[in-house]
Amino acid sequence: MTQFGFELLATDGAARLGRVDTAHGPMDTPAFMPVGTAGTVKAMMPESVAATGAQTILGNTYHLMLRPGAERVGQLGGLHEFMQWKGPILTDSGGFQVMSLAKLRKMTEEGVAFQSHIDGSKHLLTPERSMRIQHLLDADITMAFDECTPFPATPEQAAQSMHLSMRWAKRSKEAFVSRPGYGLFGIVQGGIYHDLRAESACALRDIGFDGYAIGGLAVGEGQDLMFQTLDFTAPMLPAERPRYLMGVGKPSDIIGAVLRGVDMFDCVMPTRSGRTAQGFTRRGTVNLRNARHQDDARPLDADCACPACRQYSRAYLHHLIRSEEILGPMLLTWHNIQFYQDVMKGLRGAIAAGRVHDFADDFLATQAQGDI
Ligand code: PRF
Ligand code: ZN
Repeated sequence: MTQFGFELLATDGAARLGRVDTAHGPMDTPAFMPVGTAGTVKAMMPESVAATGAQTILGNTYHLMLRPGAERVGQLGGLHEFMQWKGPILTDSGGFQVMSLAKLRKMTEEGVAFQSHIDGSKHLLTPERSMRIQHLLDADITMAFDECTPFPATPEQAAQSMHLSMRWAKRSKEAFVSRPGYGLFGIVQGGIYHDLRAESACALRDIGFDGYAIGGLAVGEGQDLMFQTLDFTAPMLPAERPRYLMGVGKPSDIIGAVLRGVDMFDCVMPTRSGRTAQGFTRRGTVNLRNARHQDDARPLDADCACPACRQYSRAYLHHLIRSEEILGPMLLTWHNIQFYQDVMKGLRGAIAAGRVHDFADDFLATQAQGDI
């Protein structure tokens, strides 16, 4: 039986090439995990997601506990079987989504009581309940239950919030049912404060996790402050465990974080922007709703091997968007996920070749070309 584990294969400065092994297969890192919030990567068939090179997808405790219900998914054989995703699944623990989506939230030491954004029904999410739900979903990677400290926060607010997350991390570890091939990640909090991040990293190391996430970033602090925080936080984490920056980000955010030693990422950006007509390309982002594409016979990105680029023109994609045809979001989502996977593959190749800084410089230089 596969043991859950992380192998560090090469480094280039702080950047790392590695592989995570899970019960449902490997994940090469640096990795981008497409978001499949409600048991689907929106507008994509699972086999299409896999065809882009994505190995792991993300699922959400919050959404799935409300609909269709974690016990139901468990009865039906778990989330892999339910949605027909064969690879690893990482599930977020729910607290972050409760705070951004639920109504009438009340946080206590025990957990967070809230009302569903779907039907107003009342629920209580605790570290123990979150671990149980992620177990029922059969997540390969379970996330500890935490509070994402908002930005800005005073040092006192950030400390109080981080301490609560550390007490919840301990309860998460105690409630997690360990099985071969399945891992539990702790989440470092502490806002933008060096001493709080250090205390949080230390507390999590003492509890002991299979991987370490950096939470509480990309919440409005901006790229400079995020990179500064990563500069001191990433080295506080054990080198022999995977590191995951939650909810990040734009391609330039991901590249900057990889240069600072982060291994895993997730973000709604490629999927969400695919549904709002924005396409990522090697030369910058393109809004396909714009009328300047209506007679453009070129592909969205000539260097991309996805179906949207191999078979269709910008003019056709523009037409689909303007006509509100479902195929428009489908093709753009496919392309954007392919683009993100190509960036990750490029990063992995560059780290292996010891030229990740050149890769980053080249990528950012061509992105800066502007209107394309
Ligand atoms: N905690 C959890 N999920 C998250 C975050 C966090 O801090 C973030 C912050 N960017 C995104 N998703 N559990
Ligand atoms: Zn493409």
